[in-house]
Amino acid sequence: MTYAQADGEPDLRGLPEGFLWGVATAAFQIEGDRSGRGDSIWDALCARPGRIADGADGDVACDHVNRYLDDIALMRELGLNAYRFSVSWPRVQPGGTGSLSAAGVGFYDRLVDALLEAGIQPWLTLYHWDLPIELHHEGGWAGRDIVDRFTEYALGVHAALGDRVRHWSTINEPWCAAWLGYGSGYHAPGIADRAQASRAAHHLLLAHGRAVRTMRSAGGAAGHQFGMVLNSFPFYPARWLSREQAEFVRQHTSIMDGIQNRWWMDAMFTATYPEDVLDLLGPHLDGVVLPGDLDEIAQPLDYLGINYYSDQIMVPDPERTEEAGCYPGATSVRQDDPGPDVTTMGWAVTPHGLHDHLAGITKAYPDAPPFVVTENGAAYVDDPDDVGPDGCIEDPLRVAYLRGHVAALADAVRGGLDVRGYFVWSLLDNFEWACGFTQRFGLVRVDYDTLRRTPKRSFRVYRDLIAAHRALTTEPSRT
Ligand code: IFM
Repeated sequence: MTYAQADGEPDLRGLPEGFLWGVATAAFQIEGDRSGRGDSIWDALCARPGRIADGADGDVACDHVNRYLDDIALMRELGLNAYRFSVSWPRVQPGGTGSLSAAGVGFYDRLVDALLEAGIQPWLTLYHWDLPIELHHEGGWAGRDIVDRFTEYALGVHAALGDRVRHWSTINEPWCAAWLGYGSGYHAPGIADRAQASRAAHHLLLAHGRAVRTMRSAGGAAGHQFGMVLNSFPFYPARWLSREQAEFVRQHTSIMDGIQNRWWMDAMFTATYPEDVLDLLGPHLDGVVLPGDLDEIAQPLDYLGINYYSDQIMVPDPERTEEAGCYPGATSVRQDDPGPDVTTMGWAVTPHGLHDHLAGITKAYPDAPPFVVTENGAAYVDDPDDVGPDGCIEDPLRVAYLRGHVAALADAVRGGLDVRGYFVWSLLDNFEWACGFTQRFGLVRVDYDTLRRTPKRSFRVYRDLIAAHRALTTEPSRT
């Protein structure tokens, strides 16, 4: 399938006027400046030798707290109409309980005001993985108390910013928080224990549902919209497999799909958990999933955020008997070699999968709310010395990735799927969790010695694409 026009530009026809063009970031990955901020589980993981690829931490990161106005100027140059960011829980509520810190909230107050002044809608995420360390010591996401702690925090932020922020995402990628945080231990808090991961997977959903219910009933500015953000992708058998092999892969990856996708969507959209996952994890959930929980989880939502980077193309591997901590129950399969078209994260470039996946979700969950692609982007090695005549760093692979995915998205919309917006991950190169600063996802390069920001070619391409879409939707039709 080809999505691009003859000049390589994506065909943007069909994307409606007012479509959201944004970039996404997360607090721990860019903010830096720990003054007044409490510690989080990520500060603790960074302090453990050998846990972060380059030994980095989030103490300075991109120093966004002190440079947010420069960063908003970059967003303005892009012509964005939306910016997705997360609030640092330990910055606004150090320790994770009690009244909010005036200084912590003050930063987000200024950020939101400056965004609105620039004509950019703030899309706020309440939790992007930086749990206050004190709450971890009380059981973290594996304990039920976290549900009320999160709701209290959410309500506090909502009371402080809800007069100006209309878009509220509760949790970013709960699969990562549960299964990388407590299942494989690759992410903070660095625990490898299936029972705790299973409980965390339930409490993250319950916290989401309770926070949405409570914020919604608290009122605030009219037209508040609430959503959840999933990292969601399909598992496909490699195309070159025989029919039998493909069937084998389908059977053996079904539980991965259950843990990655169906667990969250079944709960939110049908108030049930998938039976195959319950069969596997049920023993860890006795006394954890209580009567009424699923109904509380299944709050009506205004949008579903999908963070899409790549499909998982799988092949049989009957020798593989060991289960990955983050995919219990899955054996005998492995990811196919992604081939040459791959990012430095090792993720295959599969733009058509974005369209197919959104279509699959729409079919499986007819009552799901409209989509927003809340993250999409690619890490590559950029050469800071390869600079074009206009001063941009050349990043042709990221340009191709961006064009391909926007084209797939526009095709999805033309095909009738309800997608309201698209956010590139990310505005800036930033702290990529366990990979530290070794992976660069930014449209803008950050020199970590000087903190200087330099736009890459993809920045200009995204800017031009947004402008082209505006021209298309605001110019009177000539036909
Ligand atoms: O950097 C992360 C982000 O925090 C969550 N989604 C995926 C991105 C790239 O790995």
